[in-house]
Amino acid sequence: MNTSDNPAGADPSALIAYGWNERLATLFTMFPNRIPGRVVRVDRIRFVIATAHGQIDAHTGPHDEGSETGTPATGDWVALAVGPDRRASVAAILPRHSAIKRLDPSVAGARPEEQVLVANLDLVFVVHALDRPLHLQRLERTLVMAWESGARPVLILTKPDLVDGGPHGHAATEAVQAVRQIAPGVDVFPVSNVTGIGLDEVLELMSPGTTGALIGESGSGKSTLINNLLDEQLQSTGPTRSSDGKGRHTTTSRDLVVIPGRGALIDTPGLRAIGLWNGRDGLAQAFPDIGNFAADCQFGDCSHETEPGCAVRVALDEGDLDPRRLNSYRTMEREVTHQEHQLKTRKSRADLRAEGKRYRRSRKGTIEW
Ligand SMILES: Nc1nc2c(ncn2[C@@H]2O[C@H](COP(=O)(O)OP(=O)(O)OP(=O)(O)O)[C@@H](O)[C@H]2O)c(=O)[nH]1
Ligand SMILES: [Mg+2]
Ligand SMILES: [Zn+2]
Repeated sequence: MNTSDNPAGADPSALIAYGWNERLATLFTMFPNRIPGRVVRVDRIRFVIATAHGQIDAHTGPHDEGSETGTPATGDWVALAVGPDRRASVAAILPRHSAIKRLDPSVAGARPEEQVLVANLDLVFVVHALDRPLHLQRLERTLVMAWESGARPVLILTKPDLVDGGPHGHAATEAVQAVRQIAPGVDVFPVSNVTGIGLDEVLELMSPGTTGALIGESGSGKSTLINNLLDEQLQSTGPTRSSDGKGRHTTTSRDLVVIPGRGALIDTPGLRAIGLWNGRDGLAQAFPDIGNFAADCQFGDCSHETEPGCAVRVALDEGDLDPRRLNSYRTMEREVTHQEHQLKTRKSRADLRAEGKRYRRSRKGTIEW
């Protein structure tokens, strides 16, 4: 990296295409003498950072005070330090305004940890391909994670050209309607990477300075969509298996690309499973219909099982609420409650340990109470 004599001197406005703005400039004043940048790729432990000097590789180091904790994620704004060996390291992660998080699949359930998939988004494009069955529960779960991020979810149904009758046929229209039913408050529309239908709608949602992330199963066409919007084959794409139409996990890293004049998009590897991280707010936002019914239950803490005056069960009986959807909600609600409990007990154990330590140190006379 050519940082000349004054590493912090480059004009960060070169980062405007990546979303640099006044808010970030203000946040960045917490980290004087560092270099601002945005993480554009995370490939296991390798980080590629866009800076005013161009893209550079960095490793991560101890974080400055005021940093977010943990490892940087694609989309993070960071403060870089350059060592005497001229190697760059991430010295701080700027506070995130939104982030897609899930339960880290690499740790055991007894010790839940968060995994930040992507950070600082305005839009989450949930991508599902119509050449495979609609798995409504999975979509609902993905929407909970998307809402929980703090960004706005949008649902894109790709490959409408492959269903009977094509993008304007009966099957495609029915699929869009079925998905709209389970996604209150979310824009749902078909996008064909072959005919180009829907591409303009995606572009219209994006504006300079905004960031969107594409998430969804492998083979759903996330990378192809980015290439189409770029009009360039930047992201690798791969054929799906002919036997079941499933993808082959072509994308292996989370990559941020700038769509000229439209902001940035983050491509992600196909999602295999989602364990929710937190999710209480995301659940409420993804299931406003159930929340509305529940508001009319006689008891504020109604479990909608056997209590009298339960408006949710009335909605079920009258066919206003699909039992499948209530089930899906209940499963996730239990998961979120269980995790909240796990995190609370873990915290209190940690508190106890800290108290024990303080007590022992006080007996040795090293600390004052
Ligand atoms: N017919 C049709 N094929 C599509 C469409 N979108 C993508 N494809 C094809 O679907 C296959 C998978 O596309 P990718 O873009 O690699 O899918 P992905 O979601 O990035 O997959 P991963 O990187 O594995 O998560 C490729 O062969 C694409 O050409 C579409 O709208 N219509
Ligand atoms: Mg891909
Ligand atoms: Zn109830």
